Formats: sequence, structure tokens, C-alpha cells
Amino acid sequence: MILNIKTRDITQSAVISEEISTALYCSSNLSANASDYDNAIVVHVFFSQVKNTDDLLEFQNLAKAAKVNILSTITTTRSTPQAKYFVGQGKAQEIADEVKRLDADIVLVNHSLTPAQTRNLESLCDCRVVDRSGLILDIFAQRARSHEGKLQVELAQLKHLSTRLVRRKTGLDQQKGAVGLRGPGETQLETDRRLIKVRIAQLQNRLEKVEKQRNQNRRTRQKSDIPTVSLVGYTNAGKSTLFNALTQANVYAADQLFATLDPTLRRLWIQDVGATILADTVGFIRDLPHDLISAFKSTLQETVEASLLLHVIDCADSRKLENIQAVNQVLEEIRAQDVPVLLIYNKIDQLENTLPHIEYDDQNKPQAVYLSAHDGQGLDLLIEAIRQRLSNEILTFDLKLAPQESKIRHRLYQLNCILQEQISEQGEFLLAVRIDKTEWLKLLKQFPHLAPMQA
Ligand SMILES: Nc1nc2c(ncn2[C@@H]2O[C@H](COP(=O)(O)OP(=O)(O)OP(=O)(O)O)[C@@H](O)[C@H]2O)c(=O)[nH]1
Ligand SMILES: [Mg+2]
Repeated sequence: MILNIKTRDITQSAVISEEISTALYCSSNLSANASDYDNAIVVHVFFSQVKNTDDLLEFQNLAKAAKVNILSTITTTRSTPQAKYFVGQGKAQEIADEVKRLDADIVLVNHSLTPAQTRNLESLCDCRVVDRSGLILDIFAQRARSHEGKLQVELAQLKHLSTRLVRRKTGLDQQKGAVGLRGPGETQLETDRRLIKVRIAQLQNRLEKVEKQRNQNRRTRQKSDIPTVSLVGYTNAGKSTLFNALTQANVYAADQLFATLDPTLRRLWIQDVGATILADTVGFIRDLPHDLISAFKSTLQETVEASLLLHVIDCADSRKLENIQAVNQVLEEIRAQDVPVLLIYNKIDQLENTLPHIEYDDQNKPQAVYLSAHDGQGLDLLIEAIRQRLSNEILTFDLKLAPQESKIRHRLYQLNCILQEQISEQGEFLLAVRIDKTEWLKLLKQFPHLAPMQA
């Protein structure tokens, strides 16, 4: 069945040219020469004898996404991290020698380092050391385009940095009583901490304002009873490609981790449901830095409050199951685990013998759709599955209200849910109602005695 799909751009993120300096790459000029890129040594520790290189490969792709030149990759196997350098003393020295030999600018470590481990490695290697969280934050900083995105990334970076501030080596700040160096009773370190605190408060304040606007827009949409369908999934799964295919939009999609940062919304018309909003947003990855998730809360709010999540999965990826798990973990963290989900197994063109199809559960409810966003196979099935899932969530029934219950009747009119109305001889309102299930549950909370009339 081919359904009528109408689209219209309904929001566009404001873009301002404010720049953020980042740990790795201090200019947001994306067309910089290769010679401007940092030259890096990548370090990865295997924690079991069975060496799974997928994690390392992903980290190398993250480094590429951050516009870093990888000079060499050093791996090692350990049962647990070592306290001082994360890797053992000998390995740390090997890294330092390699940095010197290849004249590297930076060491990238595919794990979470403690501030002390970062410091120790930095002084041994005499160059910057960035861990997995730092690298992800940096990619976000390079990609952020909207005002809100930039504020969110800066907030996350400052929070990450605030735990890593250390006393400068010069010692100037520690001199006691030296003329001209004595500050107003605080060391440089304290000044830095105070300034960061002030900036964090400033950013939180500004983000609250942007968030208010976003909430306002969402409330307007909720009032007008338009369901939101949000695309979620591991980075590079094909969300933006699918978004474009469904809405004929032109969102940036690329074989690149975190190609999308700012949420984009388009109107999508679905038969029996009417207008819906389709939302494309940032992709997830395992070990997404916590500061980043909390900074992106208002963006991700779109996801939490959706009527339906389309969880896009790259079914040709060997780590399909782990990726699904990582996405579910982030969904839990943003408290979206109870939003209904439809699984989208994308990229079936890369599998042999898989045709587009819908998988149903015991109650005949669509659970999963197999398709290819790239060549359009199965898109009509996806629309059909969304239709079934959303129209199942719309209830139609008759309701009788006593004359003194006009407040409820007024609310139902506000929600635009009354299909037909008659008034009985006793002055009761006999209403034919068509209402979104969640709205109905909300009303029941407010007016617990309400009940549809028995047929
Ligand atoms: N073969 C194949 N490739 C696809 C398909 N869908 C998307 N891709 C490719 O997968 C890559 C990632 O696609 P995107 O749409 O940018 O993925 P995304 O999930 O939006 O990624 P982020 O925004 O980075 O989280 C691109 O190179 C797409 O061309 C598909 O159905 N088949
Ligand atoms: Mg994308």
C-alpha cells in the first residue's frame, strides 16, 4: 500500500558563529588542511585473551571523525588497568618512545582515564593525552552548529575539565608573598575553578532559556494532538538516510560517526493517524560520556516524550546485538525505556537472502521492519507498521457526561477529540470520542470516575 506522505520543514536550528575551542582541534574551520590535523598515537587495551578488534576499529573511526591523523596504534593485554598509567609501566614507556620517534602531538586512549592517569601519561610522553570521553566530546564540539548544541557541548566539556584541573607546573601561583604575584587571596587553580563554575552557571542559565522555548513548542504540538515519532539508534546506523527517504528532506547523512547532532523535525502524514512529527537526532555510542548525556537532556527530551521510537539498527554490523544493548542503556539513562519501540533493521541490501518484511508479535502488533533506507526497499512497509502502531494507540468510544461535568467536555473539545455530540432529555452529554491513548490515561488520572459507555 502506498500512503500519502506530505512533508514540511517545521523547525530549523538557529546557527550562530560562536566558536568553541576543543581539546584536540582548536579551530572550527572544517576545511582545514591535513597538515593542520593532530598526529596521534592510538592506545587500546584488550581485557581478555580473545582479542576483539571491533572496539579498536570503532575508536580509530572516532579518531578519524575528530579529524586526527593516526600515526600508529599500540595495543596490549591486561586483566585490570594499572593505577598509575592505566597501562603498565613498560607499555607507558613504549608509548612515550613512540611519541618521540614519530613526533606525535597527542595520545588517544580508548578507555576512561582518571585525571591522575591522564596527568601521569602526559608528563611521561610530554604531549596531550585524551581519553575516549574526551575524544567524543571533541567530535561533538567540532560538529555543533546550532546555538543550543554549542552551549550543550561547552557545558559538557567544562564539566569534564573541572575534574581535571591541576596546579600548573610553573608554581607561580604557589609562591607566597612574591611581589606582584600575590592574588586576592586565591591561587591560580582556585581562580580557574571559580571561573569555570561561573561559566557553567552561565551556560546552564542560557540553556534553561532555550529549553523553555523548546518545551513551549513541544507543548503546543502536544495540545494540537500531533504524535511525535523519534528516530534513535547507534551512530552510523542510517537514521538520517531513513529520515531523508521518508520526508524527502536533505539532512546531512554520511559514513561518519556522529554526523548528526542537532535535532531536525519534519511533518509526516500517515493515513488513519493524520499529521505526525518525525524527529532525527544524535546517534548513541557505547560509553557515551555522562556529562554529554546530561547536557543534551533537553534535545533528547524529544525522544523521551515521543509516541513511538524507531530504533534503527545496522543489521550488517557484526556488533548488532551489542549496539542494540548500548542504545537501550542510553534510553534507560534518559528515562525513555517505557516509550513504545518499533525495531528497524536497516541496510538489508548488504545481507544475502533478506527481503523487506514486517515481524509481528503474538497480538499481531508490528515489532520490527526489515528495510533498506539506501535503496528504498521496505519504506512502504515501515509507513504501514507506523500506521498500525500509532492507530492502535488511538481509542474510539462513546462517553456520557452529566450536565455538571462540562469541564471535562470543555477539555475534550480543547483536545479536539469529540467526533459527535448529542444532548439527552436529562441534559447529559452523549459524546463520540476519538482520543490518543496517553491523553486518555492523563484524563483518567485527573477524573478517575470517567469510563467509556458499554456498547
Ligand atoms: N548499504 C546501505 N548503506 C546505508 C543504508 N542506510 C544508510 N547507509 C549508509 O550508512 C552511513 C550512515 O548513514 P547516516 O544516515 O548518516 O547514519 P546516522 O544513523 O544518521 O548516523 P549519525 O548521525 O552519525 O548517528 C552512510 O554512509 C549511509 O549511506 C542502507 O540501507 N544500506
Ligand atoms: Mg544522522
